[in-house]
Amino acid sequence: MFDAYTRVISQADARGDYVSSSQIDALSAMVGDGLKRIDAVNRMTGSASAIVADAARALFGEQPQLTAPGGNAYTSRRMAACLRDMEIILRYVTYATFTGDASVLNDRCLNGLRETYVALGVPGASVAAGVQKMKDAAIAIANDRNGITQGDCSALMSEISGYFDAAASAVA
Ligand code: PEB
Repeated sequence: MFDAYTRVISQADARGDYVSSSQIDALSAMVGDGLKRIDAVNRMTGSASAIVADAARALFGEQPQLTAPGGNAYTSRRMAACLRDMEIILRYVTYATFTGDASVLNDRCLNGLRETYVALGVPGASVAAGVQKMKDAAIAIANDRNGITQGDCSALMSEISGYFDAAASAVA
């Protein structure tokens, strides 16, 4: 598992060289914008249940076969498993956002997840649709301009979107 710093160290060590000045510049920019990152994580974390619940409600509205008898979210046990899965994926996206690196998301959540869903008979495309809905909700909350110092958060928002997109395409 890497963060933005340990990834740079690992790359430098593989070259047997000092950390390059362009890598230092990139990390310096990340530190300079660090409060935006922390605020975004704090907002996504604080609204996690709402992000999951709203995305799930929208998913089941669009794909009613999931909650119909025989569906993959039919019975409280499967519904609970589904909501829990969405919450797990969101949690790993917040970790990746915090560390500025996708490795924790890839290694500990997405690796083998498609195969897990295939084995369980859970439709990966539906999970991916749920993840996309969480993305929209999470970005709206993280990028809300109200009650916060104004600044350019576009790079951070596209980074966060990329983590959700990676999760969706890992299972689709
Ligand atoms: C992944 N999900 C399920 C299981 C596992 C995961 C390992 C099997 C064990 C169990 O039931 O608990 N676990 C989960 C995850 C990590 C992990 C992401 C990462 C570290 O450790 N059903 C739907 C939707 C979708 C869904 C499309 C969006 O209709 C999910 C939610 N996941 C779902 C369901 C089950 C499941 C299990 C329904 C239960 C399947 C079953 O038992 O029939």
